[in-house]
Amino acid sequence: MIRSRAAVAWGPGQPLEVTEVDVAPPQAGEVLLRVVATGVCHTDAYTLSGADPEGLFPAILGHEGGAIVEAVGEGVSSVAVGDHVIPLYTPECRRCTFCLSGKTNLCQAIRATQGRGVMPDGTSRFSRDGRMLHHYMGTSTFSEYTVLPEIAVAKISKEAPLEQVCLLGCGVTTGIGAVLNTAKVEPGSTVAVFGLGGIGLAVVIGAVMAGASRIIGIDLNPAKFAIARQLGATECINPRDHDAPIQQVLIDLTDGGVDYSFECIGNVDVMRAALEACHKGWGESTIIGVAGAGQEISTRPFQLVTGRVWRGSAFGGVRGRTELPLYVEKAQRGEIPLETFITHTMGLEDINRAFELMHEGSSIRSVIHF
Ligand code: NAD
Ligand code: DAO
Ligand code: ZN
Repeated sequence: MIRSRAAVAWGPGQPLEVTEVDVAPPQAGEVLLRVVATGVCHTDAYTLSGADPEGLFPAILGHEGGAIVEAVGEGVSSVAVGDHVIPLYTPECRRCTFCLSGKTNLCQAIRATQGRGVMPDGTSRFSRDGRMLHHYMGTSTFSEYTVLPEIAVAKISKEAPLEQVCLLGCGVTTGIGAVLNTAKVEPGSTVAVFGLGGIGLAVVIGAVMAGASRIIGIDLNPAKFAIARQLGATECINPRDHDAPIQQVLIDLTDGGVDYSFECIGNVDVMRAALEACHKGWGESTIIGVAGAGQEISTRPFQLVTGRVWRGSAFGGVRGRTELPLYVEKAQRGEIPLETFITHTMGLEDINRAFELMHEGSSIRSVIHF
């Protein structure tokens, strides 16, 4: 057992408690990581709020980390002590039918146990005073030391700053990947981005990479517009400035609708608007936002009959062990301006402040340095 500083979520709606926990050694096929930095994502807040039907307590949240391998369990061959890695909430075993299909990044090798907040052998590596603490999304990066299966870490360059590339563990990769892998936006396309938080801003970057001709950012918070423009949005719209529904505003603005839209909020009404803002005959809308438990989407089926397409994207369709090292290289070449996303940095003791900043809408990403 080692002692680790960690932020523990004891129950829904409660602030995290920064404390010391016990971390058991990595078992066969597992690695012990020292987390150097972690981002705080909307999804952590969603689970902490209690709205996540899969949320388990007590737990150590966090899934956007940059880390160094501290120890390896028996049989681990793909990483070694000292390697720099990004934890993956979507692993890549390269053996399951999902991995072998070549059609999805949703590896299912450890899905069942990950969803139950435990390691593949059915037990947790975390405890405090003998009480078991759940893992979260298979990553639990709000702990200085965490344990993951080998198949759930992406080995990256040691030259990359972990305090920045941690953001590639979720938000930034999700947005860029949704554009390039899921929607496959073509050069010259028109793109609408609903929600300009960390995910939506990364979609803007992806749309620039794809060569989109117009990138229209939509947000209720106009404070997000300057950064969206800086990253490449050609126009920004606040739906509250218009009497007509936002889908009609976009249809009028683009002579019939956009080629591609992305929902980056988790609001089922906006998901509908994003679909209906797409061009008849070919427009495609990608849902990235995670809606509250039990919510449903709806539209008139004729929207699909007449050629619009609705799809969804998890972790940007990115196969983490294979593709994340390439995203890190892009960031190192300056093609992904990660520093623009990091509006706040703080120590673990101030992690609850990161949640407050997110709820106030005054941060894009807070990064916790251990
Ligand atoms: P965020 O809270 O930082 O950003 C959301 C933005 O949407 C904010 O700028 C907010 O002002 C804006 N907004 C809220 N309601 C709006 C409305 N009705 N119209 C227009 N704008 C509105 O969140 P984030 O970290 O960017 O995450 C966005 C969503 O993506 C969340 O639901 C998160 O859980 C989800 N997510 C999905 C994946 C995936 O793989 N699919 C990965 C990470 C996060
Ligand atoms: O394979 O069934 C499965 C689950 C895959 C999890 C993908 C999660 C993507 C959305 C959650 C937001 C992550 C921060
Ligand atoms: Zn797999």
